[in-house]
Amino acid sequence: WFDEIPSIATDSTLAAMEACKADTHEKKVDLSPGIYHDDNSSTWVLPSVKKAREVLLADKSLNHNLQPQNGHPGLVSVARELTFSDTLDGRSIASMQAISGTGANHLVARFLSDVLQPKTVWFSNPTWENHREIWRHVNPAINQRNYPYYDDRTSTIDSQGMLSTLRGHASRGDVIILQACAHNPTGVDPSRELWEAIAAVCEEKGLFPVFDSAYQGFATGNIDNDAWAIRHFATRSNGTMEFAVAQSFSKNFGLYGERVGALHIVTRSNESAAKAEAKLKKIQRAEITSTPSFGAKIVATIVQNPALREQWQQDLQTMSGRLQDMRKRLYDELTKRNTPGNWSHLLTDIGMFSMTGLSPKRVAVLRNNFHVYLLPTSRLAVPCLTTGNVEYVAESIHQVLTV
Ligand code: PLP
Ligand code: TYF
Repeated sequence: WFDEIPSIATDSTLAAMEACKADTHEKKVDLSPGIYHDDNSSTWVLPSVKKAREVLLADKSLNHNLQPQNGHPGLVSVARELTFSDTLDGRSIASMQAISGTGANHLVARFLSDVLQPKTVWFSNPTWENHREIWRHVNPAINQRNYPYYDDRTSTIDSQGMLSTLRGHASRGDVIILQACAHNPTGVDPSRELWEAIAAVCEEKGLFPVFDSAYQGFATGNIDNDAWAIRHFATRSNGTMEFAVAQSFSKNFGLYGERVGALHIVTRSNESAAKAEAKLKKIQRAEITSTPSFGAKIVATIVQNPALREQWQQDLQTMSGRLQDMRKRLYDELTKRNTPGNWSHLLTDIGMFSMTGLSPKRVAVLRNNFHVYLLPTSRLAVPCLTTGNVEYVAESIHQVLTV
């Protein structure tokens, strides 16, 4: 039955992670996944999460009931508050728990494919590779196009290219995927001024923006600053913009395996929000019936408890602080060696990732000869650097660029 299945290329991120796992070299370093590690290369259970688990497990009434169709009420409520804060007031929003960021991206693609029927979905060039896959999977008839984003000669955003492409080529009803902060894979975010211009283009052209919010807290360590763009869209033009937010709690709570996230559809009226919610429930029913509960309870417990919330803010600082430290160390090691290239963007890039600018060939040499794994695009995951491996990584990059 299955001989005719065409061979399928593996997603490059997962392929790099698997290849490194199978590599037996003692100095191997996996710099491919966007997963926070501590300085011992262990995935980190946040102290706030540890405490929330204790609170939950001590509760004799903890049960494993099926959740309501739009998810754990506490989770949905804190997801909305963390995203919109006081801009929630006066906006009509349909919110659903989702299977983490991937599930929220999928759910919004399914929803928009049915109700908006866009001709084209626009992605930043480059973007998280799964964005394209999710949209292709949901509806291969929707065109996929890129808007310019990263200028690799300057390691900055190509603002003019981005705005003029959207002005010149996007059409009414097209969907545009935007990353709320700590852009994957480039590590560069729009300035507030550029966000305002992007919002204006979306209004002018009648585009439907979808924010992918997977790194709230990782850009500045502060959840409010990191939600600035979303809140700007929510309040702009007297709160008339319609858009969506696909939210992940994988990274900012370190709950990768628990699959906790949410989707918010920001509409113009309570009637629209109710209709959107009914449609989302219908999709969830067919696909998963309802979302898993334990991770959702952890997030809700932390955000609703002032002491745990305070601990979580510290945990975010710990994570973003270690990322800053590793950025500085890698920069110092490369500049000490006079490694060819301009590395100053390593210090100013935002969040978990930076583009090293290595050609695909050099990425392959780095992997084959030095057992250091980047993505083929040259993306480096900063949280996988440690005080123990950063010198070896810098020396390997240096060798690859100079030999
Ligand atoms: N969106 C972006 C931009 C990401 O980088 C990721 C994970 O790497 C996700 C969404 C989804 O992650 P998850 O499904 O674990 O929430
Ligand atoms: O690093 C990436 O871009 C990945 C791998 O919660 C991944 O796509 C996926 C989900 C997640 C962490 C890392």
